[in-house]
Amino acid sequence: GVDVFQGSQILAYAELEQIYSGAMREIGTKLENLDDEFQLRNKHNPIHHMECRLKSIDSTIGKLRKRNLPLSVESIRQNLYDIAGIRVICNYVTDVYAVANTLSEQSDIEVIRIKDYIRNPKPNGYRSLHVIYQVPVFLSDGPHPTPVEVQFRTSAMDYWASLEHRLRYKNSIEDAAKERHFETLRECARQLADIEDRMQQIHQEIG
Ligand code: 0O2
Repeated sequence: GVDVFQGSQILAYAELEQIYSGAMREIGTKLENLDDEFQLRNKHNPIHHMECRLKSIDSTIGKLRKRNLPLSVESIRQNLYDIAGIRVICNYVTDVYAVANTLSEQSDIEVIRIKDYIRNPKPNGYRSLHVIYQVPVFLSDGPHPTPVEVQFRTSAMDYWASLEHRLRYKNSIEDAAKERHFETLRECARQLADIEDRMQQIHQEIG
Protein backbone atom coordinates (compact mmCIF):
# COMPACT_ATOMS: atom_id res chain seq x y z
CA GLY A 1 0.00 0.00 0.00
CA VAL A 2 2.59 2.60 1.05
CA ASP A 3 4.44 2.56 -2.29
CA VAL A 4 1.27 3.61 -4.16
CA PHE A 5 1.78 7.27 -3.28
CA GLN A 6 4.73 9.26 -4.60
CA GLY A 7 6.03 12.83 -4.50
CA SER A 8 3.45 15.42 -3.55
CA GLN A 9 0.89 12.68 -2.76
CA ILE A 10 3.04 11.55 0.21
CA LEU A 11 2.90 15.00 1.77
CA ALA A 12 -0.82 15.34 0.94
CA TYR A 13 -1.49 12.02 2.68
CA ALA A 14 0.50 13.05 5.78
CA GLU A 15 -1.56 16.26 5.93
CA LEU A 16 -4.77 14.30 5.55
CA GLU A 17 -3.79 11.92 8.37
CA GLN A 18 -3.04 14.88 10.60
CA ILE A 19 -6.50 16.32 9.97
CA TYR A 20 -8.17 12.96 10.66
CA SER A 21 -6.35 12.59 13.96
CA GLY A 22 -7.42 16.13 14.88
CA ALA A 23 -11.03 15.23 14.10
CA MET A 24 -10.74 12.08 16.21
CA ARG A 25 -9.41 14.14 19.13
CA GLU A 26 -12.29 16.63 18.78
CA ILE A 27 -14.95 13.91 18.91
CA GLY A 28 -13.06 12.03 21.65
CA THR A 29 -13.04 15.15 23.85
CA LYS A 30 -16.74 15.77 23.24
CA LEU A 31 -17.49 12.21 24.33
CA GLU A 32 -15.37 12.56 27.48
CA ASN A 33 -17.16 15.79 28.38
CA LEU A 34 -20.55 14.12 27.96
CA ASP A 35 -19.45 11.18 30.09
CA ASP A 36 -18.29 13.55 32.87
CA GLU A 37 -21.55 15.49 32.81
CA PHE A 38 -23.63 12.32 32.89
CA GLN A 39 -21.63 11.01 35.85
CA LEU A 40 -22.24 14.21 37.80
CA ARG A 41 -25.98 14.26 37.06
CA ASN A 42 -26.83 10.58 37.22
CA LYS A 43 -24.00 9.09 39.31
CA HIS A 44 -23.41 6.72 36.44
CA ASN A 45 -20.79 6.68 33.67
CA PRO A 46 -22.46 5.78 30.38
CA ILE A 47 -19.07 5.18 28.71
CA HIS A 48 -17.09 2.21 29.92
CA HIS A 49 -14.11 3.00 27.70
CA MET A 50 -13.16 4.22 24.21
CA GLU A 51 -10.75 3.01 21.57
CA CYS A 52 -9.43 5.28 18.82
CA ARG A 53 -7.65 4.26 15.65
CA LEU A 54 -6.53 5.73 12.35
CA LYS A 55 -7.00 3.28 9.48
CA SER A 56 -3.62 2.05 8.27
CA ILE A 57 -2.51 3.12 4.82
CA ASP A 58 -2.49 -0.52 3.71
CA SER A 59 -6.10 -1.16 4.62
CA THR A 60 -7.09 2.23 3.18
CA ILE A 61 -5.53 1.36 -0.19
CA GLY A 62 -7.04 -2.13 0.09
CA LYS A 63 -10.50 -0.63 0.52
CA LEU A 64 -10.07 1.70 -2.49
CA ARG A 65 -8.93 -1.25 -4.60
CA LYS A 66 -11.81 -3.44 -3.48
CA ARG A 67 -14.29 -0.75 -4.51
CA ASN A 68 -12.49 0.05 -7.76
CA LEU A 69 -11.94 3.66 -6.69
CA PRO A 70 -9.05 5.85 -7.86
CA LEU A 71 -5.88 5.39 -5.78
CA SER A 72 -5.29 8.98 -4.75
CA VAL A 73 -5.40 11.13 -1.64
CA GLU A 74 -8.32 13.07 -3.10
CA SER A 75 -10.21 9.82 -3.62
CA ILE A 76 -9.67 8.85 0.05
CA ARG A 77 -10.97 12.24 1.13
CA GLN A 78 -14.06 11.96 -1.04
CA ASN A 79 -14.98 8.30 -0.70
CA LEU A 80 -13.90 6.89 2.65
CA TYR A 81 -15.52 7.88 5.92
CA ASP A 82 -13.80 5.50 8.28
CA ILE A 83 -10.17 6.71 8.22
CA ALA A 84 -10.71 8.08 11.72
CA GLY A 85 -12.56 5.62 13.95
CA ILE A 86 -13.69 5.67 17.56
CA ARG A 87 -15.27 2.74 19.36
CA VAL A 88 -17.38 3.76 22.34
CA ILE A 89 -18.07 0.87 24.69
CA CYS A 90 -21.00 1.47 27.03
CA ASN A 91 -22.52 -0.53 29.87
CA TYR A 92 -26.15 -0.51 28.72
CA VAL A 93 -28.03 -0.12 25.44
CA THR A 94 -29.78 2.96 26.90
CA ASP A 95 -26.32 4.51 27.42
CA VAL A 96 -25.47 3.84 23.77
CA TYR A 97 -28.47 5.84 22.55
CA ALA A 98 -28.16 8.53 25.24
CA VAL A 99 -24.55 9.28 24.30
CA ALA A 100 -25.06 8.98 20.53
CA ASN A 101 -28.15 11.20 20.50
CA THR A 102 -26.62 13.88 22.71
CA LEU A 103 -23.52 14.02 20.54
CA SER A 104 -25.64 14.18 17.38
CA GLU A 105 -27.42 17.28 18.69
CA GLN A 106 -24.25 19.35 19.08
CA SER A 107 -24.35 22.37 16.81
CA ASP A 108 -20.81 22.21 15.44
CA ILE A 109 -21.05 18.66 14.16
CA GLU A 110 -23.11 17.07 11.45
CA VAL A 111 -24.47 13.54 11.22
CA ILE A 112 -23.54 12.13 7.82
CA ARG A 113 -24.85 8.56 8.14
CA ILE A 114 -26.39 6.26 10.73
CA LYS A 115 -26.43 2.45 10.57
CA ASP A 116 -28.33 0.98 13.47
CA TYR A 117 -27.32 -2.66 13.76
CA ILE A 118 -28.79 -2.77 17.28
CA ARG A 119 -32.35 -2.24 16.10
CA ASN A 120 -31.55 -4.23 12.95
CA PRO A 121 -28.79 -6.74 13.69
CA LYS A 122 -26.78 -8.14 10.76
CA PRO A 123 -27.76 -11.69 9.71
CA ASN A 124 -24.62 -13.05 11.43
CA GLY A 125 -25.76 -11.49 14.74
CA TYR A 126 -23.50 -8.40 14.70
CA ARG A 127 -24.90 -5.52 16.76
CA SER A 128 -23.58 -1.94 17.13
CA LEU A 129 -24.70 1.57 16.31
CA HIS A 130 -22.50 3.16 13.63
CA VAL A 131 -22.65 6.92 13.18
CA ILE A 132 -20.51 8.99 10.84
CA TYR A 133 -20.05 12.50 12.17
CA GLN A 134 -18.46 15.40 10.39
CA VAL A 135 -16.53 17.80 12.57
CA PRO A 136 -14.56 20.92 11.57
CA VAL A 137 -10.82 20.80 12.28
CA PHE A 138 -9.43 24.32 12.41
CA LEU A 139 -6.02 24.83 10.83
CA SER A 140 -4.24 28.05 9.86
CA ASP A 141 -6.13 28.17 6.56
CA GLY A 142 -9.53 27.72 8.18
CA PRO A 143 -11.93 24.86 8.97
CA HIS A 144 -11.60 21.42 7.39
CA PRO A 145 -14.87 19.46 7.79
CA THR A 146 -13.75 15.88 8.50
CA PRO A 147 -15.68 12.60 8.92
CA VAL A 148 -15.18 10.30 11.91
CA GLU A 149 -16.84 6.88 12.18
CA VAL A 150 -18.08 6.17 15.70
CA GLN A 151 -19.12 2.64 16.64
CA PHE A 152 -21.26 2.69 19.77
CA ARG A 153 -21.80 -0.68 21.44
CA THR A 154 -22.20 -2.34 24.82
CA SER A 155 -19.52 -4.50 26.47
CA ALA A 156 -21.50 -7.61 25.48
CA MET A 157 -21.66 -6.51 21.83
CA ASP A 158 -17.93 -5.76 21.88
CA TYR A 159 -17.10 -9.11 23.45
CA TRP A 160 -19.14 -10.84 20.75
CA ALA A 161 -17.67 -8.79 17.87
CA SER A 162 -14.08 -9.48 18.97
CA LEU A 163 -14.58 -13.23 18.85
CA GLU A 164 -16.50 -13.12 15.57
CA HIS A 165 -13.74 -10.97 14.03
CA ARG A 166 -11.06 -13.43 15.17
CA LEU A 167 -13.00 -16.38 13.80
CA ARG A 168 -13.56 -14.65 10.47
CA TYR A 169 -9.84 -14.13 9.87
CA LYS A 170 -8.80 -17.55 11.13
CA ASN A 171 -7.75 -19.66 8.17
CA SER A 172 -6.24 -22.57 10.06
CA ILE A 173 -9.58 -24.19 10.85
CA GLU A 174 -11.66 -26.19 8.41
CA ASP A 175 -14.75 -24.73 6.74
CA ALA A 176 -17.28 -27.04 8.37
CA ALA A 177 -16.02 -26.25 11.88
CA LYS A 178 -15.93 -22.54 11.08
CA GLU A 179 -19.53 -22.65 9.83
CA ARG A 180 -20.59 -24.41 13.03
CA HIS A 181 -18.91 -21.74 15.12
CA PHE A 182 -20.62 -18.98 13.14
CA GLU A 183 -23.94 -20.70 13.76
CA THR A 184 -23.21 -20.87 17.50
CA LEU A 185 -22.25 -17.19 17.45
CA ARG A 186 -25.59 -16.28 15.85
CA GLU A 187 -27.34 -17.99 18.75
CA CYS A 188 -25.00 -16.35 21.30
CA ALA A 189 -25.83 -12.91 19.86
CA ARG A 190 -29.50 -13.58 20.39
CA GLN A 191 -28.99 -14.76 23.95
CA LEU A 192 -26.68 -11.87 24.80
CA ALA A 193 -29.32 -9.42 23.58
CA ASP A 194 -31.86 -11.11 25.82
CA ILE A 195 -29.55 -11.09 28.86
CA GLU A 196 -28.75 -7.41 28.26
CA ASP A 197 -32.44 -6.64 28.18
CA ARG A 198 -33.08 -8.33 31.50
CA MET A 199 -30.05 -6.76 33.20
CA GLN A 200 -31.02 -3.36 31.83
CA GLN A 201 -34.40 -3.71 33.56
CA ILE A 202 -32.71 -4.34 36.91
CA HIS A 203 -30.39 -1.38 36.33
CA GLN A 204 -33.36 0.89 35.61
CA GLU A 205 -35.41 -0.38 38.55
CA ILE A 206 -32.70 0.18 41.13
CA GLY A 207 -31.96 3.60 39.54
P1 0O2 B 1 -11.94 -2.53 10.55
O1 0O2 B 1 -10.70 -3.32 10.58
O2 0O2 B 1 -12.78 -2.73 11.80
O3 0O2 B 1 -11.78 -1.09 10.18
P2 0O2 B 1 -18.01 1.37 5.08
O4 0O2 B 1 -16.99 0.55 4.32
O5 0O2 B 1 -17.65 1.49 6.53
O6 0O2 B 1 -18.35 2.68 4.49
P3 0O2 B 1 -19.69 -0.81 5.52
O7 0O2 B 1 -18.63 -1.82 5.29
O8 0O2 B 1 -21.09 -1.15 5.09
O9 0O2 B 1 -19.32 0.55 4.87
O10 0O2 B 1 -19.66 -0.35 7.01
P4 0O2 B 1 -20.38 -0.87 8.26
O11 0O2 B 1 -21.40 -1.89 7.97
O12 0O2 B 1 -20.83 0.37 8.97
O13 0O2 B 1 -19.23 -1.62 9.06
C1 0O2 B 1 -17.91 -1.16 9.10
C2 0O2 B 1 -17.17 -1.63 10.35
O14 0O2 B 1 -18.06 -2.18 11.34
C3 0O2 B 1 -16.18 -2.75 10.09
O15 0O2 B 1 -14.96 -2.18 9.72
C4 0O2 B 1 -16.09 -3.45 11.45
O16 0O2 B 1 -15.26 -2.72 12.34
C5 0O2 B 1 -17.50 -3.35 11.95
N1 0O2 B 1 -18.33 -4.50 11.52
C6 0O2 B 1 -19.31 -4.48 10.60
N2 0O2 B 1 -19.87 -5.68 10.48
C7 0O2 B 1 -19.23 -6.52 11.33
C8 0O2 B 1 -19.38 -7.91 11.65
O17 0O2 B 1 -20.21 -8.63 11.10
N3 0O2 B 1 -18.54 -8.41 12.59
C9 0O2 B 1 -17.59 -7.65 13.22
N4 0O2 B 1 -16.81 -8.24 14.13
N5 0O2 B 1 -17.42 -6.32 12.92
C10 0O2 B 1 -18.23 -5.76 11.99
P5 0O2 B 1 -14.03 -2.86 8.62
O18 0O2 B 1 -13.72 -1.84 7.58
O19 0O2 B 1 -14.60 -4.16 8.15
O20 0O2 B 1 -12.74 -3.22 9.34
